[in-house]
Amino acid sequence: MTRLVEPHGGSLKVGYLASDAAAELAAQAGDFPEWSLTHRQLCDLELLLNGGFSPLEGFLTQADYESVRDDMRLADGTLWPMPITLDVSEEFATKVEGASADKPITVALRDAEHVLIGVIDVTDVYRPDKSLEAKHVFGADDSAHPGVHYLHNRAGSVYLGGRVRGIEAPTHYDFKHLRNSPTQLREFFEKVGWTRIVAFQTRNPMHRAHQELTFRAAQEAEANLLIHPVVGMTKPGDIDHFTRVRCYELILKRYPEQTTSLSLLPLAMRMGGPREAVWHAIIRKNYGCTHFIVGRDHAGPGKNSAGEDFYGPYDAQDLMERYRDELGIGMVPFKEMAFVEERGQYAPASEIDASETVLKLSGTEVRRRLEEGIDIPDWFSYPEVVQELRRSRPPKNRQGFTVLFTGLSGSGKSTIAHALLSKLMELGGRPVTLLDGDVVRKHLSSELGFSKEHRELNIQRIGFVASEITKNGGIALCAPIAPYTATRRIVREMIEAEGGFVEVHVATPLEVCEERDRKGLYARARRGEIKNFTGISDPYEEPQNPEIRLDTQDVSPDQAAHDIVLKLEKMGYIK
Ligand code: PPS
Repeated sequence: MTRLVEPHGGSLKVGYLASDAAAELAAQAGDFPEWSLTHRQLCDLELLLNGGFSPLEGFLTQADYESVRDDMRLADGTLWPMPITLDVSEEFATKVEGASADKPITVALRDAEHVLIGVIDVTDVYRPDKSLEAKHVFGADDSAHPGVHYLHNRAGSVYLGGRVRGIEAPTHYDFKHLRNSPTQLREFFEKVGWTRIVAFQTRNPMHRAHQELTFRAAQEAEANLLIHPVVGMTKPGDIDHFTRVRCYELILKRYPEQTTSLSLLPLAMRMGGPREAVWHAIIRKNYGCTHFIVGRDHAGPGKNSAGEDFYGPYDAQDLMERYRDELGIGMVPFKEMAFVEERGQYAPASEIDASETVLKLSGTEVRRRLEEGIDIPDWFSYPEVVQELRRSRPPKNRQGFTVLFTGLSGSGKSTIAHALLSKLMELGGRPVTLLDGDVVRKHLSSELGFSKEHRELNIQRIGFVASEITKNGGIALCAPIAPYTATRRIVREMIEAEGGFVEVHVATPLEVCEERDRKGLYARARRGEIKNFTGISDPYEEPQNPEIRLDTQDVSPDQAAHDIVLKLEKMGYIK
């Protein structure tokens, strides 16, 4: 069932069935249990089926998973650094319990629109030790790492392993002209006669430093260049891929003709630093490239919860070096590029003399300048790229934003949110929506109770609505209890992708809320008439770093709302 394609880059395992077999399997699919793929799983499946993840032929079995986790190898010894797992809920797992290599159970895999992408013949059903996975794969069990956070808070608790068979490739409606499977890219290289190809991985807009670096890398490797940005899932908070791809198309024109090509990679990144670099390299080999650029802090996840970097800046290069003989693709290591004022040119940091003047703009500073409409110098980027970024991300005072109030029942969230609503309406300019706890529970979540699962669902629904409002330039004020740190973080990530997010902890102490007891709920909770009552018989996890913390004992609702307006002005969201 697996077709082999073999130009340079080694054999490619393509998992799509021929059309007759696909139609036959699709006709049976109604009898299989069906799993609705998450975005990440859909990205993984696309690369499993098109050969991007060769030599994998499916989601990892338990033996492969443990071996990859502990030794960066499949059980047969092949180098493979990243667990590619199909995580499901305990509830779903009951449908495949008992599956084995002798008696696989076939599951239909569908995308969010219910399109049948393929099936998995499940042979393994296993429960991972997620902390161990985090430590081995990401180097730390620290939820500040986006990959670890995903593992603990998004991924299901059961993994299914087994081969996949492809029926229909996932559909992409955007940038079709830039999407190529490994087979298509290999054919393209063959057609244009490119034999040495160096790939550049990126999840950010490219500026002049990147252009210089990639151009030099191609020269050094005596190769053509493939700009191969990730458009599947990147780090939460990154610039959306639509904007980035428009920028890549512009920067492509800055390279000499016929030297460089652009293609999009539907990969879901894990931000796993060194391991991820090795994984990225193997993927690029599958796409027909002969070389791969690894720069400073490749696929870096940012700081850990102690404020330190998870990985050293050149750890990824070291790990790549360790496996150079079996990777099947060469590394072009690069030090950070910096602009030297005297030379009017970029140079690798290692080639700059201490007496020379280096000009730098941090990522944060670039974002600030974009958001506030401040000039970005020509030495940093190309005007057309800057213009495109500005077009997609208007200044903060024209972006949407969400204010999430969190705090105990009776802490004053609702009252302050109402006061803020009036003040923002008075200012005008953007539509304002109040998603109050009680209102949401009536209109959006009427079937939900107060178990952990239900509360999480409730907050995620609020987050979803707020993110849509934010995306469309409005203001969403939300006032649920939102007692769990992890759920608030998920909401933050959803919203920061679209605009501003301000968390307000209404930190009125429990004794005060209980004494007020406006709805008489605390008394009933104390008597045991209401179960799982926040603060009494259910936890409230205090936010560690909210943008604003208020205690309503000290300030009136009017004053509190006024303080928030001032903070929003300071942050640039209102002018
Ligand atoms: S959550 O945890 O964010 O989903 O809660 P939320 O949607 O904000 O709903 C809280 C309001 O529901 C009432 N209520 C309870 N709160 C906490 N625990 C339990 N068990 C419970 N049962 C009912 C309570 O009036 C909350 O309203 P506020 O406005 O916060 O006082």
